[in-house]
Amino acid sequence: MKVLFTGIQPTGELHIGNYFGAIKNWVRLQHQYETYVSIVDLHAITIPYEPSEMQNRILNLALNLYACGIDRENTTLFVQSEVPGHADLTWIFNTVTPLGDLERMTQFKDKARQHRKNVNVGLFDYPVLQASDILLYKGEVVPVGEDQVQHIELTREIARRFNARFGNTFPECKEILTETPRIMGLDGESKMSKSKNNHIGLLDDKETLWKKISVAKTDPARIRRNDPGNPDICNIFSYHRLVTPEEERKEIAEGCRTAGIGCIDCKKRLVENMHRELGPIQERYNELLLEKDTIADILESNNEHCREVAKSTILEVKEKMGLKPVWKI
Ligand code: AQP
Repeated sequence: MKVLFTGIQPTGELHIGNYFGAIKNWVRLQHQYETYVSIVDLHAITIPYEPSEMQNRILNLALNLYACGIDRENTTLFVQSEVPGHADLTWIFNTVTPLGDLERMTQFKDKARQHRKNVNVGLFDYPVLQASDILLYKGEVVPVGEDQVQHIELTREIARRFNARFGNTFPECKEILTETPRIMGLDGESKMSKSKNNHIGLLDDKETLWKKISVAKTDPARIRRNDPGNPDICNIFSYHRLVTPEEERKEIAEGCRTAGIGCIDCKKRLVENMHRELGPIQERYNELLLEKDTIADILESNNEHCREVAKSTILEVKEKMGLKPVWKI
């Protein structure tokens, strides 16, 4: 079976961007591949965070992912920092990655703007760590949101460079996107993000959904109730594409164009449909809260499995690079 690898940061509550942009694909594909999902805490520490909250965030993220449908039996969900090979391989890959490649990364530029007071080397090196995450397990398939595509391209490039210099070792992985690979935030201006306070949380109840959605921007040209709107440029309508059945969606789009339906009614129907989609996840999450100890044990056992896989890749890499002491061969 080919290896599927993907990761997610424990940087805050999950949102519908994570879910419809990436996690849905993880759930869909997890039985077709040998699947690894990493809680990437080493990535999360590249931006300011509260150390006393980190372990709760990690466990909570695991509960969320299981609630979304990640399969406990089949999928190896684990914690990145518990597997030393990720950092080891990053250092090695640093030595085959030109500085200019990292300077082109748009996510680095965005995050550096967002965290001006903490533009650390780890933030700059983030894509190399990501390449190491994937290639440590020889991942061939990487389901992600659109924002990560540039990093996957770099991962392929790093694999090529390593293979050319030291012999064929790593596969050239391929990204897999959902049908909605870039979900915009409630501000309608930037991608939905945990850290930008523009998100709809996966665990938002109906009341919270309404609070957020009722004040969100729609088509700016539709000022009065009787003005016709354009669903193609309306951010709210883009959320209907995630959760509203096709027939109803067509009816809403037509109603918007002819001013037959107002923005308030359109938003109310969105809340209903969003709640129908998220409700079952929230129910499963609440059940899983009673199983925290079991989940922690599963993570630890998965971490151990990953340490074994990682060790074997690192040994192979060291040998190819002349870093294995000859007196041990
Ligand atoms: N808005 C989005 N649309 C589509 N996909 C998205 N993803 C994130 N936001 C969107 C995808 O979710 C997976 C996990 O993301 P992550 O948490 O590891 O990293 P991120 O992209 O940095 O997510 P955030 O929410 O923007 O976090 P912060 O604010 O902490 O930086 C990835 O596959 C990602 O593409």
